[in-house]
Formats: sequence, C-alpha cells, structure tokens
Amino acid sequence: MNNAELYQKSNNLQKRDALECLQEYARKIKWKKDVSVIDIGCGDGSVTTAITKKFLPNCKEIVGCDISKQMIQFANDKFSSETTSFMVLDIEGDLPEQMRAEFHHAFSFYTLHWVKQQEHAFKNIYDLLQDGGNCFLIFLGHMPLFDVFRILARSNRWSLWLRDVDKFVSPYHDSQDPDKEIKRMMCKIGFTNVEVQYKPKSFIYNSLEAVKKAVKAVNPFEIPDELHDELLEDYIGIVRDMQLIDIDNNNVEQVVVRTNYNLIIAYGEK
Ligand code: J10
Repeated sequence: MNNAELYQKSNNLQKRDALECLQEYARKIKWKKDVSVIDIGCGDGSVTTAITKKFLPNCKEIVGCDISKQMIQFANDKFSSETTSFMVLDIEGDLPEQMRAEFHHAFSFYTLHWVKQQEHAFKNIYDLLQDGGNCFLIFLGHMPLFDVFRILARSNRWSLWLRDVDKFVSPYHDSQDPDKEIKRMMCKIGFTNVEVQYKPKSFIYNSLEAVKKAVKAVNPFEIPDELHDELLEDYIGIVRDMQLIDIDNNNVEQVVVRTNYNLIIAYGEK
C-alpha cells in the first residue's frame, strides 16, 4: 500500500466514511481551541487536509503520520503548509520522546485494522495526547475483502504469495463483540469517557474496474507487478462466487458491486 497516486484516486469508500463519521460524531468530540492535532495513518494526506481541517478551523498545527515513506513524501510534496506537515511514524513502534503529550486531538481513519499489537498502538495514542486531549478513531471490523484474501490464500495459485494472509486481516474481522473488547482495552490503558460503536455500513462500486482499483490501492501483499492483473481477476471471480455482483437492469445493465462491512468508531479522552 505504497502507491499514493493510485490510493488518492481509489479511496472513495475511505473518504466517504471519514467524512460521514466526523459529521455524525462532531457533537460528541470535546473540541479545543488553537489545537495541535495528529492524524495517524494519513496515507496520501488527502483526508488529513481535505476532511480533518474542515472540522478544525482553529488548528495551530496538524501532523499527519504514516508508516510508508512513499506516502509521506507524496503528502509533503502535495499538502504541506505552514500549519500542516507529514512524518514517518509506525504507531506500533516506539514513540519519539518529543511527541509524547504533544497533541490535543488524535485522529485515525482506516489504519488501525492493519495493526497487530493493538494494545501497544492504543497506548501510543494515549501517550501522544496531552491531559484533557481526546482521540477519534475509525477502522474496520468485519469486511468481505479479508474473506476474499483468505480464499485466495488457500488456492494453489496464490498460497505462496499470500502465505502471511492473517497478518493482514483485521484483528476484529472474526470478533463477536469488538466494541466491548476495544472499550475494555481503552479503559485499561487509562482513557476516560470511552465510547465504541460497531456500525454496519455499505458501499457500492459501479464497475468491476472500480473494485479492482480500490483493491489494488490497498493490497498489502508483495507480489510482482506482472501478476497483479491475474490476482485482481481471481479476486473478482471470488466476489462473483460470493454473489456480491448484481446487474442493475433499470440503468442500462450497469454493474453494481455491493460490499457490506462493519466499521468500528472509537472515542476516548485522556
Ligand atoms: C487504507 O484503507 C484501507 O485500509 C481500506 C480497506 C482495507 C478496505 C478497502 C475496501 C475495498 C478495497 C473494497 C473491497 C470490495 C469488495 C467487493 C469486497
């Protein structure tokens, strides 16, 4: 997931959810004035800039961070300004000392489902916040994309390339009560006024090409470029077997691919 240009063109689902969730939950967030903000897992920087800043008119400083050097390079080239900067940071790693207790608000959109050491990442988010600061995090629970990856990983053709598939499945994909699990973890770390919601969502792609681009933009597996098209064809074959593809006869035989998934929305204060 290092191709910023592709990601920027094919992240409509992620952008829609970030915007919708911020709109819906803005009332619950205790907003501060002249704030310092961190956006964890900022990717290409477009959500940090276009969405987060809309909700933060009094923002003194916003720092977007991501594990990918290529994404950060792209974000700095395209979106950095006097108040906005981007830096490489692995939220699962050790925090630089100077970042501790630096921020009033921490946001994270569509990142934490890639993180295996959940408690370590959440503790880091807690440590990034000043006393009285808060975090607003959205990430995936159950998502059919992970089922398709698992099915591909069981096939003879792809088992070698996708051998570490479970490294890339959301820790909450198979959970019964992820909201309770996360609330318990956040309270244990020390967060207060914790609210976690597990919310069913749906997104429609209007062509198979759009699905392929969206999958390619987030594909975490290291496979040679020349195998990508074949992998995406096989991905679509499984989506077809899962009966997620419909033809809309009212609209000149338009292809409709519906994906139903569950989003985790978490808020906590320090
Ligand atoms: C940074 O963005 C992400 O992590 C987003 C993810 C993992 C979900 C992207 C959703 C896609 C590609 C749709 C999958 C389509 C299906 C028909 C299952």
